[in-house]
Amino acid sequence: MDLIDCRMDGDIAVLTVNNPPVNAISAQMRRELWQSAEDLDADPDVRAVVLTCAGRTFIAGADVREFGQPPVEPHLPDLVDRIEQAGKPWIAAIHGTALGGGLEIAMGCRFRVAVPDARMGLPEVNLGIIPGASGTVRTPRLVGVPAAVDLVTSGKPWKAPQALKAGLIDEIVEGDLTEGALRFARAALSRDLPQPVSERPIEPQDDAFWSKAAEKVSKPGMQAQARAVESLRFATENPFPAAMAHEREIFTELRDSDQAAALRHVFFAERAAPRPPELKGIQPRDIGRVGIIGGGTMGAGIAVACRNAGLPVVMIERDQAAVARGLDNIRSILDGSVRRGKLTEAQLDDRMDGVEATQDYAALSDCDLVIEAVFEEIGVKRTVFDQVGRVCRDDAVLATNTSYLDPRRIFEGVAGPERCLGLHFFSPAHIMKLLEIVPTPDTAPEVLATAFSLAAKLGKMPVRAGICEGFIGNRIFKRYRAEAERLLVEGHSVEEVDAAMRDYGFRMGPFEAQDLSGLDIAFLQREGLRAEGQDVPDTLSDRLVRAGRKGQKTGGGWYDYAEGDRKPRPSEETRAVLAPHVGGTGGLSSQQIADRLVAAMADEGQQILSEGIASRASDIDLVEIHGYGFPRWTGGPMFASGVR
Ligand code: 3H9
Repeated sequence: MDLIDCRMDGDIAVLTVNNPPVNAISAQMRRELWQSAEDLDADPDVRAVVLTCAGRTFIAGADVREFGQPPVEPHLPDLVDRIEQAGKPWIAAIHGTALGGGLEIAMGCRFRVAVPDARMGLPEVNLGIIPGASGTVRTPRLVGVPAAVDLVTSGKPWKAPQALKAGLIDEIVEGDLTEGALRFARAALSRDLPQPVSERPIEPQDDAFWSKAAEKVSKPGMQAQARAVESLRFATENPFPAAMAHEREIFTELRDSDQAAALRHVFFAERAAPRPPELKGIQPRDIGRVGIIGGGTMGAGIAVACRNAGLPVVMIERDQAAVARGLDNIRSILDGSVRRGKLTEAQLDDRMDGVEATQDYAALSDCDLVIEAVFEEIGVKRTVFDQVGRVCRDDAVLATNTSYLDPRRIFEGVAGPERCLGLHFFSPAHIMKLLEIVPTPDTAPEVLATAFSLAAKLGKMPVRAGICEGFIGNRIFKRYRAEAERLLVEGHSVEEVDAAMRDYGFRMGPFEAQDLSGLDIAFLQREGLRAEGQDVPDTLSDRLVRAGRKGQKTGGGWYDYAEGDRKPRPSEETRAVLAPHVGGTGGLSSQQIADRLVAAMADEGQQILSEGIASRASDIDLVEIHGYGFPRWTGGPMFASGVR
């Protein structure tokens, strides 16, 4: 056998699966496991079987790459049944993660033991499917219905202690896992075996329970969660074989659905983006201490992101008052985390202890990385790097957090251009996952690799972007805004356009989103270009800003806002400001409006691709999903528009 090794330890067989990187279940693995069950059943010297895995994890699920291909026997549900019906008890010995089909195989075993930091879950809904090898049928029999509903519909894995408490595993093994599993097996053989999971009784739930469970997942993009609830309910109210057939039917239907295809696309996109092939084998530099210039919203957010990742931070501001404000900004973000129960007071103190705040640039002398996050104005940024360049070590990486300026111009005159690059964080920087990494033609590969390794440390989704105004994200956003304004000119209302994008799956429409972030930022950028003599025609939003409507912060932008209330209300004043400039008859349906806007984004994405600003269409999808709220289950604008 190629993927499975079998050795004997006395009268117990130890099967070790070895299918790197994550022991995903391929057709070959199913065949080999089936054959192992046959062989071990036939061997009179074997009394029990320990199933363990080589490498970093237990079986992490079915091989997602095989989902597009015709299914091959033995099917996974049959394999799980085969293991459960084996003449000798199987004991799953879990380390790393037992996920999806991996956990389903473990539930087919008579026992499950795990190391203390193992995690187990059924993440299928994240791929737009439901578990397809008894996850919705065996789980409620093992841990009870409410816990099963949680495990299946959340897609979030449980840690070993929670799994033990719920009955998903039988024991936590300290020390060597295989030794512990063998000990467990020997002890188990001296007692009566428990019933196989498929034969255990199930405690039914009433209609109210199921209505609540269904209601919780009746949201756009939660097709799989909704079907999972349906499958779980059927499984609790019907005999095991009927429940298995029903689960399989839903699994197969969903596997071939658009949402599942889109979510698979995002799954692989998220694994490709952090590892650009050109950086293969290039060693990143170590990042110990991070300097951050600027303690405003962005700088403070970046500081918190670094502190949450355990990196000590030096924050530079221009005078003592600004230093104090910067520290307050950091503390207030952390206070928010404490209020939401994400951080303890002790952790907050620890985070603050790791922040040095000063106006003295000399404090940057021992930083490995300096991130500038000051006002988006080229002169200001250049002055900062002039000072940074004088005090930093020659090998320190220098990064500018700019959202649309050309990093080459920002770094002009800085000694060592090979250590410089752009890092575009998204606000709030401690929460938003996207990080656009913008190398200049001078950036050294190891500096670029360092930026990717920083992203991994901070838990960010890095996407490499080339240099153009707005890079990938803001360039597409600009086009999106322009197309949304065109729809207004054609006679659609602000509310209609926003509602169409909410229906499509955005949390907010383009106009609500602008009101939240402020209309003046893009306005000032355009004013800057006009001041340089460029011919930049007025947008509708420019007209609103000129009328004093900058968004929520001024009580009105595209919408009106009551004092202390973020609820957008249709605005007569906006209508009056726009009236001379709009005039069409509208008439597009909500779907047609959304299609127009998504097509505009994809078209801009095509241009970005053809100019080499993005390396792959899937990177553009990630930028939109992680930076701009594009609904994940559509796969992003490029995927949704058929651009691969
Ligand atoms: C399922 O099981 C359905 C069943 O209910 C029923 C079937 C009938 N398949 O994430 P990483 C690759 S659905 C294929 O960077 P980490 C991944 O692409 C499945 N490949 O590592 C990458 O490849 P490359 C339910 C997979 O240590 C490499 O492994 N299971 C799969 O940060 C490393 O991945 C899941 O949804 C897969 N299932 O995290 C689990 N999984 O190196 C999904 C990973 O070429 N996986 N790869 O780019 C995960 O959550 C994480 O990968 C895991 C490791 C936590 C396991």
